[in-house]
Amino acid sequence: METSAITSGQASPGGSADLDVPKLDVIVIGAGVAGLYQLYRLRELGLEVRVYEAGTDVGGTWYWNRYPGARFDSESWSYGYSFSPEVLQEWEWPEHFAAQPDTLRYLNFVADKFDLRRDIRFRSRLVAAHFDDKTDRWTVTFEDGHKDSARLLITALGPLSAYTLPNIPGRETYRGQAFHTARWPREGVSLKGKRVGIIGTGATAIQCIQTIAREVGSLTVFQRTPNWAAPLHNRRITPEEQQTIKASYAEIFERCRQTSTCFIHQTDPRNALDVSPEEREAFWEKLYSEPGFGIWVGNFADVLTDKKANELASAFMAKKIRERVKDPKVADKLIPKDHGFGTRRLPLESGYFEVYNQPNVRLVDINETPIERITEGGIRTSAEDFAFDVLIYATGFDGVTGPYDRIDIRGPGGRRLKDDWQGMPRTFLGMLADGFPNMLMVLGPHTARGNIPRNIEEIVDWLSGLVRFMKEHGHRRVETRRAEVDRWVAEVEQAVEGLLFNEVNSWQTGVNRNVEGRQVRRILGYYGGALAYRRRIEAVAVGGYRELRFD
Ligand code: NA7
Repeated sequence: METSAITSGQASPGGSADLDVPKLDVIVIGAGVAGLYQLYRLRELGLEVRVYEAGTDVGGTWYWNRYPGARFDSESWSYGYSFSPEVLQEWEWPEHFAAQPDTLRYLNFVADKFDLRRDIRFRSRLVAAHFDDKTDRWTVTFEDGHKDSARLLITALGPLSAYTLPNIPGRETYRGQAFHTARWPREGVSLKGKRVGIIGTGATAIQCIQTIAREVGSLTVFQRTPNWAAPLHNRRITPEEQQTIKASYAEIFERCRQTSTCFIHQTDPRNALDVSPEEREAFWEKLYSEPGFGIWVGNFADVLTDKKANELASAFMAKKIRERVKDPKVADKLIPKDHGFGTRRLPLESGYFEVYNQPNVRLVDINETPIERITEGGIRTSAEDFAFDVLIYATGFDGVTGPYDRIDIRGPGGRRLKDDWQGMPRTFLGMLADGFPNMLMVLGPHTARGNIPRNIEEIVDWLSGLVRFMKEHGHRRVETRRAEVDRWVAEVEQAVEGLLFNEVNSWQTGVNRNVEGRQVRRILGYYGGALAYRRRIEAVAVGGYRELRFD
């Protein structure tokens, strides 16, 4: 292997004996969709790379989230990696919206095909990463005490990997089985005939509730905030469709490149307020009857920006809930009142609302009767004691910055990333944190996010280009320039102006009521659209990364 400045650094600070690969170029954290692809690209550059993964195998999000009903809301054939024509031809998605076991199988297939596991160390949860200003290297420490060191640290942590449990008193006193959906046991849980309680009604809970309602004895759903949800319309892919999909990958991915969210759906150029009520209604009926996120990201142009248009869309969705839920009181509880349609990540569902017509399912609005505590036997609200065999926490994640907050990341002079990111994170292009040299982030705050693997491929390709540039020019160190970070943060702030979602609490705006210090909204993504983001990052690369500082 050719020696480069990236590779030619000293061993770890102090040359600690437990650094088993002292000449690593790059350490990647995470072996999910992002980490696997990052490894593949760095190998191509002939670098010494090691991936560390907390789980026992590859898959990331799809490794951890094994709860019943977990599946894509993105079209399967637009979700897989696009970089390998062979993978595209060899792999067959069974359904238009694949279930979690199929996605995990897919990621294993990719890992096997490129022999990726040989560079991955599993069961390695990162607890600390410290940068040494003299050697320009990162030293990382894992939960089991293992240490390692490399010139570059690439974080592929996943924006939704830091799951959060509800801050309800008494959680530890509960004697039955209790699971967070992101830590569902590998061997599964038998729910047949059991009394099950579930807290949460987000995208995860909706998938889980509609799936388990069939087999449980009774299901009690504790809802704090109802969410808008639209039908997924999933079905199996026929052999003919399979052939068409395989023959159309180039067009599918080109289509994804042309939309603002990298899904196949594109915003309609018309405004809801400019068309007649009949035309509006007909379009919404059409979207409601079609698969996927079209109703969210392929809706009229003003639905997510104009309050009046949004109210009309919300009224349409409320009407649908009332049509589907027999008890008007229950229907009313399921209709969001505090946020408009599409202003939070839209869950897609398959028979979710009808679940509440089943005699074994009960909806508890905890705004009316708050949960007072979790007891030995179940949940006590202000009105009633509930007994459960199984308690499910579908209570979400500390989004985007949460996974970083949980690691002791320190830059030059002991500067802590967690302190820096208490408020709005300061990044350049969402890929480099201001003040943290040689740390590169895949899907950190302020990258474009939509159809995640499409975003990941672009970011990983860009980061790999930067690493190649460093190698070719003999650079040992890359860091941000303050003025360029200021400029980027201003662009990020400008991009959310006028977007209704920015006025609503959710993980996308950085709010998690279970996490101290995370009650205030922050901007955690670049929302100017994937095309603008791509133009911006490509210009930096083409211009020779002049916005960054190298040593
Ligand atoms: P979400 O969308 O953050 O949903 C979490 C749910 O849990 C939501 O309904 C919360 O209510 C509820 N929650 C959280 N804490 C509590 C407490 N303490 N008491 C009652 N209810 C609570 O997470 P998901 O896992 O569903 O989805 C995350 C993403 O994964 C999703 O966007 C997709 O991209 C895939 P709240 O709304 O805060 O009132």
